Amino acid sequence: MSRYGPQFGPDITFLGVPSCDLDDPASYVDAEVVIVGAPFDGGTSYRAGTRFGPQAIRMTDYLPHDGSRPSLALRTDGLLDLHVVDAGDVEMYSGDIESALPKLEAAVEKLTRAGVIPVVLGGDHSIALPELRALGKAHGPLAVLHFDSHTDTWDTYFAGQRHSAGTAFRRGVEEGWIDARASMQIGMRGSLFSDGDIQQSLDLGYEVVTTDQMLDGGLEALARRVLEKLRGRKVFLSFDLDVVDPAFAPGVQTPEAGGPSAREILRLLRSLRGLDLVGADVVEMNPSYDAGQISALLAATVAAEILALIAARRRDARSG
Ligand SMILES: [Mn+2]
Repeated sequence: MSRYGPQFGPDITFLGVPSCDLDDPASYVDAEVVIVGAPFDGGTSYRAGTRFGPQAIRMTDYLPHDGSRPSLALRTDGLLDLHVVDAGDVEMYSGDIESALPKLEAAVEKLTRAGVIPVVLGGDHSIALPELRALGKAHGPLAVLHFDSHTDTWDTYFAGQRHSAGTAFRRGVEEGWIDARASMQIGMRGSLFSDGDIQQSLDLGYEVVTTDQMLDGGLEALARRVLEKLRGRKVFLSFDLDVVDPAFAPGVQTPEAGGPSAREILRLLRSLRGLDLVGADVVEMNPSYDAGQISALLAATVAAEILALIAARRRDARSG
């Protein structure tokens, strides 16, 4: 039993939370959330480098590591009101997707068995499928809240490759882990791969909200819609950083021009108090294309806000 730690770089933890060891359940049995890194880019079709994503996200922090991280918007503290520990990374070989993804699945399964919520730092979006498998086994078909500029519901890539950053949200439906009728995909826009990008998601049963619909219809109305549809369900939140405009998140695999700003996406996220999150990830962080840590800062902020959302729901439940 020994902690693997981060795959690259020094052994630091997200926001300085205590570390734990995936092989030692006693080290996280009292936790409510466990941070896990998925340093993987073997499902990448375009700009490789998300294997360094977890490292970049953990490195982007300047506040004192004093176990407190208050959220102005949610009036809660993602570290004080919630017991969070960091398991380090899962060892994932980007040269072999078939062996790498099951390793993450096994890690997430350990955590769900211990009753904790995994928050995974990616890694390209192929890592969502092993998360869905582990969470689906524990909780049944999940309601998915998927932020992304792409639907990721393609069948195959590169002449028959079924596992990639662009196929997890089709595989998840096919394998029965996603209840698509209870799920939403938010932020889609061009460049489209083909005319059918949106339709293929609708055909699977997803509700799709394009970037234009999100911004033209208003963020408050969209937040209401998300809460109305997903409240009462076990929710997996998957946040692909490329949902945001490349001006605010250049460090991604596949940037798409013309997206919401960092402020707009954070405003939406912070409006989602009440969701029963059983798992979450922040994916597609690629520091090789970042500038001034813009993207890493946003990814770390999104992860911290996810902690604040979980803390807020638990606090609301405690106070009735
Ligand atoms: Mn994606």
